Amino acid sequence: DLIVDDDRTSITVPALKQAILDNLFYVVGKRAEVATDMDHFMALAYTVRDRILARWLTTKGDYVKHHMRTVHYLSAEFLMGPHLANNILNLGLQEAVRQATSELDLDLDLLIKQESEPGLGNGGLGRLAACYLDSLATLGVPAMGYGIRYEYGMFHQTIRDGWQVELTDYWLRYGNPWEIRRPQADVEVAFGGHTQSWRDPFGEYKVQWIPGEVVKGIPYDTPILGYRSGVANTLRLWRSEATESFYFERFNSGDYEGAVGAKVFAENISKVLYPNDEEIRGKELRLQQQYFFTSCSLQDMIRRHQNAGHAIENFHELCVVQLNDTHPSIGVAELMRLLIDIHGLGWDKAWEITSHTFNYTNHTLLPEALERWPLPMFGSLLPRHLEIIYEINARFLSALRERFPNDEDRVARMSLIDEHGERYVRMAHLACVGSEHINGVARLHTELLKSDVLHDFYELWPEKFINVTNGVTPRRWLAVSNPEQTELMISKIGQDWIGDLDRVSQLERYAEDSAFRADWRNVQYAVKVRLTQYIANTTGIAVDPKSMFDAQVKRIHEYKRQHLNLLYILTQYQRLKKTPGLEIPARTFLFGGKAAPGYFIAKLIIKLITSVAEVINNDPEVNQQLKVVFLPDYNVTFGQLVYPAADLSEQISTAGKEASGTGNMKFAMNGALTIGTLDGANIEIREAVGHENFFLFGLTAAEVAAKKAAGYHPHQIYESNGELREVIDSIVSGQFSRGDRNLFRPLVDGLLNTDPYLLFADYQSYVDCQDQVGKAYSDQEGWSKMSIYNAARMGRFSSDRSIQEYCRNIWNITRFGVDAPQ
Ligand code: 26Q
Repeated sequence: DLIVDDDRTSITVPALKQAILDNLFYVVGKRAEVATDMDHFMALAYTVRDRILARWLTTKGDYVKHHMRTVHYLSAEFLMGPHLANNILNLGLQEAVRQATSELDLDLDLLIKQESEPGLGNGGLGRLAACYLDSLATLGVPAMGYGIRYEYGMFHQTIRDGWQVELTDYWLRYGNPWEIRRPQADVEVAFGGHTQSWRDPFGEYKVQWIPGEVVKGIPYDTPILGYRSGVANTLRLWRSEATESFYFERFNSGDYEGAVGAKVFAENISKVLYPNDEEIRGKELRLQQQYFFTSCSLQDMIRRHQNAGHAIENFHELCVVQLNDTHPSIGVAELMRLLIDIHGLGWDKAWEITSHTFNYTNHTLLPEALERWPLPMFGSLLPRHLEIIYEINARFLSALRERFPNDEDRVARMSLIDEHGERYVRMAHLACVGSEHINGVARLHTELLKSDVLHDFYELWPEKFINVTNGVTPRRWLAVSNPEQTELMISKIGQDWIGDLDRVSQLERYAEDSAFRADWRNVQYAVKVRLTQYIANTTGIAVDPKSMFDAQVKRIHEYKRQHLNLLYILTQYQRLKKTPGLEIPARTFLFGGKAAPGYFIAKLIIKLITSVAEVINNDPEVNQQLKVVFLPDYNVTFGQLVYPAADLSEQISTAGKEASGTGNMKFAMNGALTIGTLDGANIEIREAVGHENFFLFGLTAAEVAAKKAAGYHPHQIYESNGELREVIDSIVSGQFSRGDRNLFRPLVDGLLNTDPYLLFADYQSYVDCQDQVGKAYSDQEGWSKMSIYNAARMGRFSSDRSIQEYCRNIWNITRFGVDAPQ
C-alpha cells in the first residue's frame, strides 16, 4: 500500500519502511508474520547497505579518475565491531530509521543487538585499525584496508567455576550482509618448493620460484562510510581457497590424498585468528597467514595500479603502504619479488620503489613480542623471499660497515638475521630497513623506541622516526555508544564536534555551571542503570548504580596489572573486616578481558578475580560498599556499554610497557576520570585534561628501569608493608580458594620472588591514590567538574587528528574528498 520512487536509495520514512519489507521478502525470504528479530535485522541491514552503494561506487570511481595517491593499510587484524548503528549514524539516518522501524512495530535497539560482531582482532592493534578506517573515510582520504577474512574470529569467553573457557566464534553463521564477494578479483599465492636460477640470453641473472603449493585468495569487500562525508572506502579481506587447477591435476593423476591435502592446506590459511596478543610462538600457519594476505594485497595493488593505466615504475607515487606492526612486513621482500621476478625490474629500481612505498608502525615495547621466524621454517615456506632477504641484508650490512667501521657488534645487532644460537629472521629489522618512516604510537613509546628497542636504527636513520599518538573515533565511542551524553552535549554546543572533536572544548565553560553539572550527573546515572541491568541479566549480580563504577577492561596481561587492582580491592576488604562500619564510598569494581588460551598466569588472574568477587559479593559485612564483577566475553559490543558508564578508568600498566593504550581515551571522552601511571598515552591525556583532573601514581619509566638495574627485591617490600603482607597472606591462606593454599601459588610466588612488573614497588602509591579517588568521589560537585573537563579536553585524541598527522608527516597525502554529494 506504499508508493515510493526508489526503495533502494530514497531516505524518506515511507521509502525506508517499504525497503525493509521488500528486503525481508526478496532478500531474506521471509514473510513479516514469521520473521525473527534476526530476519528483521538482516532486512534493515540490506536497506542501509543499499543506501551506501552509490557512495561506494562513486568513491572508487573518483579515486581512479583523479589518479589520487592512496593509502593501503595492511593489518592482520581489523576489529570492526557491529556495523549497523555506525552506518546509520554516518548516513545521517538515525531519526528516519527510528521512525520507520517504529511505524513497522520493530524495536530498533533490539534489531541493532542482533548483529554478531566481526571479532577479527585481539585488542588494541585491531581496534586501532578499525578507528583509522573510520577516520580515513570521514576525512575523505583515498584509502583501503587489507586483511584476512578469518572464518573464526576472536574466541568467545565463558566463565566456568571461575576459570576462562574458550568457545569458537563462528561469526558468519547467519551470513554477513555487509560484505560482497568478488571472485573476479582473485589472486594466486605460492608456498614452499624451491628456486632455480639461470642467465637469460642477455646475460641477466634470473630466478624462478617453483612452488610446492598454490592457493587462491578471494577478496570480500566491506564499505567503510565516512561520517556524513559522502565517502565510502573499502575494507578488502582475503579468504583462502584451493585453486581448481592444482587440485584437479593431482586428483586426475590419481593422487587423491594429495589433492585433498592441498585443499585442506589452502582452506586452513584463513580459518582462524590467532588469539595471542604480544606473545609470539613461531607457528608456521601464522607465517602462512601473514604472507598470504600480504601477497594478495600487493598483487591487488599492482593490478589496480596498472589497470588504471599507470606504469609499474610509478608505483610508489600513487601507492603508499602502512604496515600495522611487523605482521605484514614480509611485504618488503614480496614487493621486491613481484617487481623483479614478475615485472622484470632491476634490483636498484625495485628497491627504490619498495623503500619509498612502505612505512612501519610499531606497537610494542615488550622484547618477547618482537616477531622472529626460525630460519629453517622461513626458508622452506618462502625460499625465494629468504634469498631476497639475504640480498637486502648483504647490501644493508655493507653500507652499515662503511658508516660504522670496525663495529661488528653493531652489525650483528642490526642484521636482518639473528645468529645467536638458533637462527631467526627479524621482522622488525626488515620493516625498518624497507620503510621510509617508522612510528611509535604515543610520545613516550616513540622516545623509548629511539632510545632502546630500535636505538641502533635511530642512530643510523634519525629522520625516519616519527611519533603519531593514537586516537579513537568519536563516532562509535561517543555518538553511537553514549546517546544520552551525546544528546546533552548537542543541546549545549551543537553537533559539529562529532566530525571535529577539537570543538568539544566548547563544553569547558559548562563545568562551572551547576545546573549543567546536575544534568551531567543525571545522564551518567541513566547510563549506569543501563549497564546495571546488563550485569544483572548476564551475571545475576545486583550492583548499585549509585556506587562508583571503577572499570578495567582490556586483555588480561601481567604488564597491565589487573592484579594490582585486585591488591587494592583486597586492601579495602581487609580494612572493612577489621573496622566494621568504616566509612568508604560504595564502589563497584568491573573487570573484563580475555586471556590468551596458552597464557597460564593470565588465566589464573581471571580465576583470582572471580574468586575474590565470590567472597566479597557474598559477605554481608562488606557487600554494601564493595562489589566485584567479572564480565565475561569483553568485546567491542560490550565496550560500547561499559566506557560510557564508568566513573573511573583503570590505566595502571607498569610505566614503559604499554605502548599507548586506547581504552584510556574512550573512557576519558565519555567523562570518566583516570587513575593511571605515566605510561603510553596516559601521559598526554593527563597533560590535555589537566594534572588536577587525573589521578597519577607510580614509578616513571626511568625509575622502573633504574630500580631494575639497581636490583629489585619485592620480598623486602612484602616484609615491610603491613597491609600488603596481610593481603598477600590472605590469598595464600586459601581464603579465596576454599582452603586450597596452592591454587594461587604460581601468581603469588612470582610476585614475591621476581615481580617483573613491579606491583609491589607501586603498591603503596596506588593504594594512597585510590584512597584519594574515594575522597574525591564523595564530593559529587567536584567530581562532576573534573568529569566535564575530561570530556571537554579530549579533542586531540580523536583518530581524525592521528590520521591527519599520518597524511601530513608520513603519507604525503594532500588531496582529499570526492566529487560525490554528501
Ligand atoms: C603476532 C604473531 C603471532 C601471533 C600473534 C601476534 C600478535 C597479534 C596481536 C601480536 C600482537 C598483537 C597485538 C598487539 C596490540 O594490540 N598492541 C597494542 O596496540 C595498541 C594500538 O597501538 C596500543 O594502544 C597498545 O598499547 C598495544 O599493546
